[in-house]
This record gives sequence, structure tokens and C-alpha cells, in this order.
Amino acid sequence: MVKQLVCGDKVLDLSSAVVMGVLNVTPDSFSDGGRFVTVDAALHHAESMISEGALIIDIGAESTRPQAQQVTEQQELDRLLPVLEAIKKQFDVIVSVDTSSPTVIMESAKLGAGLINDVRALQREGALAAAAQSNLPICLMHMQGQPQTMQLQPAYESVVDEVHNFLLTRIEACLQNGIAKERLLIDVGFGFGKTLAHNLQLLAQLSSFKTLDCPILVGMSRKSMLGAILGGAPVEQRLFAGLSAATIAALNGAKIIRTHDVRATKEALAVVNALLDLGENNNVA
Ligand code: YH5
Repeated sequence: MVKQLVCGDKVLDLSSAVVMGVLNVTPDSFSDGGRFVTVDAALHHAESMISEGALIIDIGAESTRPQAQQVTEQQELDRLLPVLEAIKKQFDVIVSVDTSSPTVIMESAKLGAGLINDVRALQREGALAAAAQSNLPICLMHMQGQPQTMQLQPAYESVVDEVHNFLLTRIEACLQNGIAKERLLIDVGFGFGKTLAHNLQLLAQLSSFKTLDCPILVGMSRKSMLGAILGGAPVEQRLFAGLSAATIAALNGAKIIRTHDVRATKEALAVVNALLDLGENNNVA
């Protein structure tokens, strides 16, 4: 199993689970009210997440919430690149760029991005080629449908099999386009065209995705699945459920936890990592 990821000028050790902090640079982001739109505010938020233990900062300018407006490539570039440049200048951290756009992939790579996080798994025209050229690690995520409509009627015969097959197909597409297996990460895409039951099946069987032989990234922080489990909790009351979900994911093999709540998640992972460090002779995972 791969334990290290070369992220541009940095190496990420994945022998235990690590935290990726979410930094939205969308003016219409739901979970942080769009407060992190200026470079200065983004820098402060990044600094606080780094001080809390985030090894990766994931910056995204396209809100994938169902109600969100679609952004143009130019808007994405205008929002992301100044923030990426400023974070790279000030901090020693891996910056992940949440994008599906080939141009954004190429421009981000030039400015020192360490990872490309694509919720569309490089299915946009030109994205495979851009990703190949970037030489960066790529996170391939599963989504059923499109952000605007994905939650209307998610349907699967077997969600685990279908997500598994999709990720395998995208891994193969990457390999055929000159992206080495060592550069790939996978993500089942919690909440992206999935009901609560689908999300729970994926979480319960997360360890079955280890056979794809790529580090597993997950993001459940603050998502509706947690609100639903809690009987309709609003977004600001989903922290403890999120920690539980992160803990379960890490125990089942997730290596990168994408979260808004860095310190709390890092502490939850410290327990899982300590347990998993005991090794295979102790009846743990
Ligand atoms: C992910 O899972 N998610 S953006 C709705 C919410 C809260 C949060 C309030 N990008 C993922 O974070 N990238 C997003 O309800 C992602 N995996 C990867 N790799 C959605 C998000 C969110 C949505």
C-alpha cells in the first residue's frame, strides 16, 4: 500500500490518517456564510486551520450545493488563484485545489498547488490531459448526476458496486492518459447523488474500496447526512456527529479526512491512529 504522496514540492506521509481543512472561496457558500471571500480573510482562515493541525488546505471556488449558481472558468480563476498564491507565499502547507476545469488545473499547478481534488473525477473535456501534465496527485470522486439535480432522485442497484466500478473506470482512464497509479486518490463522494441509506452503505463498506489500492479521502463534515441522522439538526449542530463519522471512516481505512472542523477532527483521529498503530495482532481494523 502507498504510504507517501508526492504533492509538488512536499511529501505527504499517509501512514496514519491526516486532516484536510476546507477553505471555501465562494461568495455563496452555505456552511460558512461566504465569509472567506477576500484573500485576507482566506489567509486568516487558512492560518487557523494550519495551527490546528491541517496538513492540507482544500480551496474551492465552485459551490457544489444543489441551489448554487454555476461559476464560469474565469470566476473560478479569479477567486482561487490569488488565494492559492497568498497561501503558498505565507505558509508551508499542501494546497489542494477543488476544481474540474482544465485551465484551473494547469494554472494552479503553475502556482504551486500540491493536489487536484476533482468532484467530477476528470470527466470534463481536457481535464485528464491537464491533470497528466500537472504531475500532481489527483483525487477522483464519485458523483451521480450533476450538482444542481443530484439530490432529486438518487438511485442505485448496489451503491457500493456502482461507486467501486466507477472509480475503477476512472483509475483506468487516468492510467491510459499517463497518470501514474501512485498519483491517484479515491473518494466515494458522500452526499453527491446519494440518499442517507446510500451514504451509510458506503460508510459501512468503506474498507472494501481498499482493493482499488489508492489512498481513500472522505468528506462528511457538516453534510446533510449528519443532519438527517440527528433528526434534522442544522448545519452548526453537526460537529459531534461529524467526528463520529470521521472516526468510523478512518477506522475503515480513510487516510485523508476533509473537514471544516480541524482541531476536533485531528483529536478524534489521534485516537484512531493510536489504535491502528498497535498493528494487526490486536483485533483492530
Ligand atoms: C467531498 O466529499 N465535498 S463540497 C454540503 C454541506 C456541507 C458541506 C451543509 N468537495 C467533497 O463540503 N471533495 C465537497 O451541507 C469535496 N470529497 C471531496 N474530495 C461539499 C461540502 C458540503 C456540502
